[in-house]
Amino acid sequence: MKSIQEARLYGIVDLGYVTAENVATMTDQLCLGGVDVLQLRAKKQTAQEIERLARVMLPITRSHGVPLVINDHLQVAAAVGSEGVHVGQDDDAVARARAVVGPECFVGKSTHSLAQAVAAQEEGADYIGFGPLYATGTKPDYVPIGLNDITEVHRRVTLPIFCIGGVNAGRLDEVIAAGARRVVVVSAFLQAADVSCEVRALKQRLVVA
Ligand code: 3NM
Repeated sequence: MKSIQEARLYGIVDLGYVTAENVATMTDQLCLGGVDVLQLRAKKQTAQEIERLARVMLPITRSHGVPLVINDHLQVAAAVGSEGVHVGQDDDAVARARAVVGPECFVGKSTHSLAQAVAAQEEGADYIGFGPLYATGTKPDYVPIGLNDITEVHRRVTLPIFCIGGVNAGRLDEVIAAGARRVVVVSAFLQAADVSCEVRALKQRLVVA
């Protein structure tokens, strides 16, 4: 199983883009392409349905050695034994997550500013998301933070930092030039004509950078 520390490319199976019927195929394609970690994100589904989908994904992600992260649903993460869980910006979200999922499960937190990134590290997160870098339809209500703070966040935060929000093949070079070492890509992968091909091509550019 890959560790979150060595991960560079983070994919998300987002039910805003993928139908429940396509979750298994999409999971396999993303893993085949080379994502290092994969999240299940389902904003509209019930906990019961998310647990069902997590159980569809887990044998696939595990066969590829890719950790599965459950977004928001701590009880689902605990029930299925996912490798990770991801929480939003609530105070104490990391501590509350750890109390539910236990010590084996890593905990990531979304951050949208330098101050939030530093706070998440102090709170004991295992990794952070940092964004949205660009405006994105995947998280439409958030103001993009741009690229200017990427270098500084890497100076101040020693955790793995996954830059997120509007990242795609066309923007990868400028995101890396701005100091990013790890990225999350959602819609650009899920909407690609050939998903595993798109993942593989982007990963190659990321790992040599
Ligand atoms: N979280 P895409 S941005 C899920 O900034 C998510 O915390 C963000 O999707 C954050 O690659 C985002 O399609 C959406 O832009 C990322």
